Formats: sequence, structure tokens, C-alpha cells
Amino acid sequence: MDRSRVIGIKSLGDWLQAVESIGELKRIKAKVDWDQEMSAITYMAGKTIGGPALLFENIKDYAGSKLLFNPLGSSLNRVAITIREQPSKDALGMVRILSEKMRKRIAPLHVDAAQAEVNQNIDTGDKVDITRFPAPKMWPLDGGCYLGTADAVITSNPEDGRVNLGCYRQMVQGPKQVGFYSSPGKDATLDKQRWWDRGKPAPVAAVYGLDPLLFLASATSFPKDVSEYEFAGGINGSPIEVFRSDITGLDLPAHAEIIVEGFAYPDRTAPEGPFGEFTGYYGRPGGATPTIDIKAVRYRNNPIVTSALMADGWSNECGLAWSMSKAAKVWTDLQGMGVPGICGVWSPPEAAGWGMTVVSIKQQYAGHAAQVGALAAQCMGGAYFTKYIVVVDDDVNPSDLGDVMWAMVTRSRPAQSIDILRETWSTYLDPSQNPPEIRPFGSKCIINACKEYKYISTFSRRSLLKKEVYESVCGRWSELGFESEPPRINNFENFEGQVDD
Ligand SMILES: Cc1cc2nc3c(=O)[nH]c(=O)nc-3n(C[C@H](O)[C@H](O)[C@H](O)COP(=O)(O)O)c2cc1C
Ligand SMILES: [Mn+2]
Repeated sequence: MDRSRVIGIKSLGDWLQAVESIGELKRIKAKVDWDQEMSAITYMAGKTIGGPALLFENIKDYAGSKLLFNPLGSSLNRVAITIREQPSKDALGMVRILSEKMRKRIAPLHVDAAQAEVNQNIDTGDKVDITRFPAPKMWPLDGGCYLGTADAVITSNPEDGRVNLGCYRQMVQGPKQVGFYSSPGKDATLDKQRWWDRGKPAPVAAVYGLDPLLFLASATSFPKDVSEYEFAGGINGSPIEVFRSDITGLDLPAHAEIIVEGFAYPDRTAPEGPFGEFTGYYGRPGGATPTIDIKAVRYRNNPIVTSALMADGWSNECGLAWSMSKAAKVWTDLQGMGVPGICGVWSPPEAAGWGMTVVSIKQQYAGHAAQVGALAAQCMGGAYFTKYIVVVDDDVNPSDLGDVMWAMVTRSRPAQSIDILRETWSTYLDPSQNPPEIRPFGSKCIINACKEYKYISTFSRRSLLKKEVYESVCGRWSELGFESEPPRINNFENFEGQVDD
């Protein structure tokens, strides 16, 4: 695909066109039920790595409405389009590019509210009714239907006006009310408390259909004092277009599909959950959760709802893209702290998206590996939930779990190489912390799987091919009767330090 196709994407519609042009959009025209059928189809289709985004065009009880499931899923191509890059199979290379893009910030551009497509329809007062939009029930034991999952929830800090975008789920409570679940330490949780501490309701907007770039930015742990709009603009390469709402005073994305707006009050809660989570388990039991009293609903003509299925394995929307954005952010953070020698950062999607971080480094001094492990464990981009942090040498591909395991068992010494951090930032959703009352604290394990630095010069040599021999065998690969491509190998014997006989 020509890169010019992905530059200039402003809306979900633009993004869908690019995705459809590479054959990764499946339109489902058969009638399906919002009650567990859409999610079952998404779960089953998502088992195929790289499977398509699913646009449901015929939803029971919601004639004429459309909903997009598995927007990013496990497709590197769609992650590439989302970060405005050409599709590529090089996942680690893409994380590097994303981490470079995350170092740029571009302030949003204010446009006239009347020009914003999301204002094609504005319902206020008695006309507010979010039950007009399809909200799937995803898992059999879910406490309700979730309209906001692949979303951006927008709040502000009353102290300095910083606008935050966070991806937090929202359960439908009624025509004019949704649940607002953001976990402890998340920016919306802190923002709403700041308003309440001033005796005021917290203004909130929730975007239920959006350009997946805003979804990705909303789901990444950026610095708490900078708006995600600026980072999304940096990744986009041009400003995100917003308009100032006359209802909440918040800056809202002009090209969104659907935005609800209202206020959250400290004493207005409702039962919410349980919900089948990114861990592949139901999270915390249902419980009293803040709500948003909706004052206005803005939507384009024929809007599309964006939805994220949380599940085990590759069907988890909190999988590939979430882990790539986390890895990129950890890389940016390490670079920002001036840590040298970082060769790659990966967060295996197989580890519930955010459960593990792997950093490969070129060791340069005593203590370097331990320093990288501790910083990767606790930096803003990497601290939430992540349980295992593994540091490997530069000859190990962090995005290849087989390579990482091999390094762990051949280079780490369990008695010396493992550090445990206690009482760390986690979530009520971690099923391993019991009884649930001890949540949301977690713990972390840092594994130094690098060659012991003290002995690095005499560490057992890897058995590596000679480059000329590898290349000659590659040249003869089909003559030898192999049909597939020869395997790519990056490390070769360099005979350094070898004495000629
Ligand atoms: C699909 C998806 C759903 C998520 N749902 C929630 C949620 O319901 N509550 C929550 O606290 N975090 C949720 N997260 C994680 C947050 O979006 C993420 O931690 C993000 O950094 C929050 O924004 P903030 O750093 O501005 O607080 C979700 C992430 C994804 C990818
Ligand atoms: Mn934030």
C-alpha cells in the first residue's frame, strides 16, 4: 500500500476505506444478535491471527445500525494503518517507529463546532436516548450491555485544564445514563475526584465510534499531565481536529461517530459488571460504580459503534495493538531517561497484552541490565499490571518468545537474577490476587536474562553459523529440495577473540 493512503486519515470512515483496500474488512450482512452472538463470532474469527475487522451491518433490534468489532485485533497491517505507516511484517520495527512518533507532540487544532461531522445530529433533553445505538452483551455472565469499549473517555483536570483521553468501558444503565469504570490511578479516576473535591460534578464525554488512532492513544499510559490529543497528533503527523463543547467545555474530536456528554457526581453510582476482561476472566464482582448523567448525544448520520472484545488468546482486542503501544511507550520512556543501549522492547500479546515486558539491550556497564529492568518495570508506560519484566542481550529477539525463553534458561541464574517488587500498581481485575479485598496492589518479577556482565568476555560462546556458509546454503535452498523461504538468521560467528591455529 502506498503510504499516501494512510496519511490524511481523519475519521473511522477514512480508516475503514484503507483497511478495506487491503482486504482486511469483513462486512457481515447476515442478521446477528447483539446478545452474545456478535461477540461469539468475533471470538471465533479472532482465533485466526491477523483475522479481519468485522463490520456488523444487520443487528437484531437495531435496523440500520452498524458496529465494528475486532478493529485492530491481531493484525499488524491494521496497527500500521492506525499509526499512519505502511503495512509491514516487522513488528519490532513498527514498535521502534511508534516509539519515535511518541516522542513528538502536536497540539490539537480547534475547528468550528458547526463544521464537525459528529454534530450532524445533536440530541439534548428528552431526546437523549443512547439505547438507540447497538450495545452488545459479550459474555454469558456479563452484568449488562457495553456501548463503550473501543472508546475514548474524555475528562479534564480542573487545576490546569489538561484534557485526558482514556479507554474505559461503559455499561448502559438506561437511556440517559452509562457506567463509568476507570480503575484506581487512571487519569479519569484522578480527574473526576479533583472536580468532586471542589464540590463540582465532573464533566465527562465518551466517544463510542472513533478513528482507531484515538483508541490506541487512549489505551496507552502517557504522562499524566499531558493530553493524549498531543501524542495522537504526534503519531498522526498533524493535529487532531477538535471543537470546544458548549455543554461540558471539553475539547471533543470533530470527526468522531458518536459522542455522549454529561456529568459524573460522587453520590450517583449504580451496579456495574461483572465483565469478561482482558485477562480472559471476569474481573471484579459487580459493584457500585460512578455513572455519567448524559446531557447530550452527538452523532454523524449513519454512525458506526466501535467495540472491543476482551478475551483470552488472540481474540483479545487488548492484545497486539495494546502491547505494541505499551512496548513503544516503555521504549520512549527509557530513551527519555537517557538509558543507553536499548535495542528493542516488546510486550508479548500472548501475556494478556500487558502482562510482560521484554527489553533487549547491548550491555555497556556493570549494573546496566538491572537498571533497565527496574526502570522498565516502573516507568509510566510500563508500570500498570505488568508482572514479568525480562531483560535480554542484543542477540536475542525480544518479540520471539522462543528466543526469550532460551535466553532465560541459558543466561539467568534464578538464585541471583530475579528481583521482586511488591505493592505495585495493578488492578481490581487481576484474578490472582486473593482475597479480592487485597486488590488493586500487585507485584512484579524482574528477570535478568542477560549474560552475567562480570563474565561477559569469557561467557560460553553461542554456536553460531559462519555467515558465508549460511549465505551459500540460502543460495542452494531450493536445489536442496526445500520449498519455503530459507529462515532468516541475524547472528553469525564473528571469530572475535579467536586465535588462529
Ligand atoms: C479495549 C480496552 C479496554 C480498557 N478498559 C479499561 C477500563 O474499563 N477501565 C480502565 O481503568 N482501564 C481500561 N483499559 C486500560 C486503559 O485504557 C489504559 O490503562 C489507559 O492508559 C488509560 O488512560 P490514562 O493513562 O489516561 O488513564 C482498557 C484498555 C483497552 C485497550
Ligand atoms: Mn492520560
